[in-house]
Amino acid sequence: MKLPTMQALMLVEELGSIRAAAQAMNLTQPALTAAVQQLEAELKAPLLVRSRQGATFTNFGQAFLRHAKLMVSQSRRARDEISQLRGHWEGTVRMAVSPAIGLGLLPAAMQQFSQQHPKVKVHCQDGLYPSIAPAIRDGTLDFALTPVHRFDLETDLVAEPLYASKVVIVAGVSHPLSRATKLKQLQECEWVLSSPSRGPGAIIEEAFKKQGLSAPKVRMLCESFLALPAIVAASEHWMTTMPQILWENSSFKQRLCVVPIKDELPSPLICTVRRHDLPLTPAAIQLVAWIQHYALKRFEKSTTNR
Ligand code: TSU
Repeated sequence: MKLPTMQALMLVEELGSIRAAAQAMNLTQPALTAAVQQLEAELKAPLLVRSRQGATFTNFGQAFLRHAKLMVSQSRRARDEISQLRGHWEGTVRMAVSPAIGLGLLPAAMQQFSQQHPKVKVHCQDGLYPSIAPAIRDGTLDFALTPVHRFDLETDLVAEPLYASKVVIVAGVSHPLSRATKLKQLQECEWVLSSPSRGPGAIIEEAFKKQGLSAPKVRMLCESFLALPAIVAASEHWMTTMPQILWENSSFKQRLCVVPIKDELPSPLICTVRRHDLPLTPAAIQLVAWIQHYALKRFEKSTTNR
């Protein structure tokens, strides 16, 4: 079982064909086909179904791919960890962040981290739990900084709390209920959620439930935080929830308003989430430490301002 063949299979999944994967790896198509056939012979199972349209994975192939992703990411982490322990600060840290982290703590933490370790690459993508759980599980991500209900976390993941994010309800300026002060008044509203249930975008469901209201009417699930303010600004009927910092930085602010609800809204607890059995590399530990440093500073500032 060879790592390059596993990497090639991951590329076949991403690009949809052996030809494209071979090209991306600077191999000839017959060479890659032979490597896959050798692996299939070793496993005594077909992994791919080839057709004119490309290649798809058999059930065996899909099961193998999960292991392949983990082995490839484990080998990257092992290489990075040993070189970092030897004092060569190189390699890559891969993470997903929620919008509140991306706009809030990450910029300052990144400045510090990149000055300290200029040769370590950081790969950052948008992402919220539970959608990013599979990428943490298969090792593609080292960790994620995202809200989690700690009692709702799968057992193979661990979460360490950072801080509670502040959420606001946002509507277009011409929404008839834009001045509402009670959740009860919003019962008939139509909602755009920014994450499926269990994610922070579904917080309005939790808020309604706590008030004994029937479930909110969900019209759209919009997991793009770039599109979310634009979509709500364009509508006279839709409302959404978003982290306060996203509202403050929105370029649609003139066409949106915060609905001044006095009832308490749940505050999502932003945590560092990782696989419980995969230790972070030294570089990932340092980046998390910078985030924790700025989370603490933010907490101290908010308590002295009270
Ligand atoms: S955040 O995780 O604090 O960025 C967040 C995302 C989405 C919603 C609230 C909070 C609705």
